[in-house]
Amino acid sequence: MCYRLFDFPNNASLAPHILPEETGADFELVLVDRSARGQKDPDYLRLNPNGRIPTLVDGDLVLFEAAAICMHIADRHPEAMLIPPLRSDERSHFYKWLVFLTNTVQPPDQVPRKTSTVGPSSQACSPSPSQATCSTPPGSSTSTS
Ligand SMILES: N[C@@H](CCC(=O)N[C@@H](CS)C(=O)NCC(=O)O)C(=O)O
Repeated sequence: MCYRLFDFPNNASLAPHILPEETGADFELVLVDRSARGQKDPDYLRLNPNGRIPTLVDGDLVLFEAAAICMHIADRHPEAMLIPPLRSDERSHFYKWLVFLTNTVQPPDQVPRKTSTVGPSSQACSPSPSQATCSTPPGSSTSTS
């Protein structure tokens, strides 16, 4: 079984990117080139009508949303022990850190924000530092999400 993960470096696919290493499962990483607006390509939109990255294809199952992808893979690979037992406190911490990773953390050197005091001020895709941000691909002048 080989998963296909459609991603772009240092974006919302950050958390799913951890999964091949943590599970040892076979993943084919398919680059969706944001700088060429690959996420709006009709073939990609058939997988993810939102036109956003990442997307996972697992056989006939197509999943978008980074957290959902992580939970799906964690469920499918209990031997990797990524997801603690139901109703345990550890499970709740798992939810917390997964949401932190998929909604709050983005690689700092790739996260220029309008409100940042250290980064360039001309690129941003988050109105607030409290929200997850997406790095703007090189050569792209539009901010999204
Ligand atoms: N909540 C979604 C966010 C996905 C998302 O916004 N991805 C951005 C990259 S960080 C994207 O694809 N932006 C391209 C666009 O909006 O056109 C997830 O976690 O998967």
